[in-house]
Order: sequence, then C-alpha cells, then structure tokens
Amino acid sequence: MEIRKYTYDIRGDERGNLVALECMKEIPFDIKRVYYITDTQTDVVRGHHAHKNLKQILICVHGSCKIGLDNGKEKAEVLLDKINEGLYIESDMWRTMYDFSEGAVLLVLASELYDEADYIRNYDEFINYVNNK
Ligand code: T46
Repeated sequence: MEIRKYTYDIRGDERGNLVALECMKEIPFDIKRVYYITDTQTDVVRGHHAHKNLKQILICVHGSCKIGLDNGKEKAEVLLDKINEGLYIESDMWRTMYDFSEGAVLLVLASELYDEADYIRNYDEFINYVNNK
C-alpha cells in the first residue's frame, strides 16, 4: 500500500515553531472542516470506519499516535509523532487511531463537511463496498 506522508517546513526561530498549511499547496484539497482529537487514553482505539468520499490530512501536533490503515487488500501502520508530518488518507480506507501518548493532539483537515452518510462503520460492509467498486 502506498503511504502518502507529507513533510512540511517548520518556520522556527528563537521564539518557537510555526507550520503553515495552505490549500492546494501543502494540502491537496480545499479544506472544508477542521477538527482535533485530544485526551484519548492510551488503551483506546478510535475510528473503525471508512469514508466513501472524504479525504483527510492527519497531523499529530502534540505527542504521538498510530494510525492503522486497511484498503481491503493490504494493511499498514503509520506512526505520527512530528508536528510537521501529515498523513493523507484517501476515501475507501478503513482507519483506526490508537496508542495515543499522554496529552496527544491529533489535528485533522478534511475535504468535506461532516456527513454521517459518508461513513461506513461496519467492516464487512466496507469489504463488500471496495470489492464491488
Ligand atoms: C476520521 C477519524 C480520523 C461531529 O459532530 N463532527 C465532526 O466533524 C466529527 C469528525 C465528529 N462529530 C461527532 C460524531 C460523534 O458523535 O463527534 C463524535 C465522535 O466522532 P467519531 O466517533 O466519528 O470520532 P473518531 O475519532 O472515531 O473518528 C474521527 C472522524 O469521525 C473520522 O471521520 O476519519 O476521526
């Protein structure tokens, strides 16, 4: 499976770090929604779903977490632990997020507004969906 990870410039100086992200430059889609995940305990696994259309960039802006990816044929695990590293997740990808470090903050930039109808939350349904495409 091809993992699309982006490394962004850190505009750091003696005052600290700044990472700037612009649509169609660092982010390969127009951002319609931003959300962030905090205070997830180390033993909690989030996600367990896929999206039919949504594309997202995930950046762990504090601490670390792991992302499990599954396209129905192959699986992969990606560690996010850098403020300037973005993981691109295409549609039709089952994902889980786990192993959150204490205080981890996972920032997500999304190509679409929130739409529950875009979610596939049942794994068997996901496998049928990708196999029939
Ligand atoms: C994804 C991974 C990486 C909203 O009301 N608006 C939103 O934009 C989102 C993302 C969620 N919600 C509500 C829906 C649930 O009642 O927030 C609650 C928690 O959402 P969910 O259980 O889907 O969260 P995660 O962490 O399992 O998954 C989220 C995104 O939903 C999903 O699109 O790819 O993060």
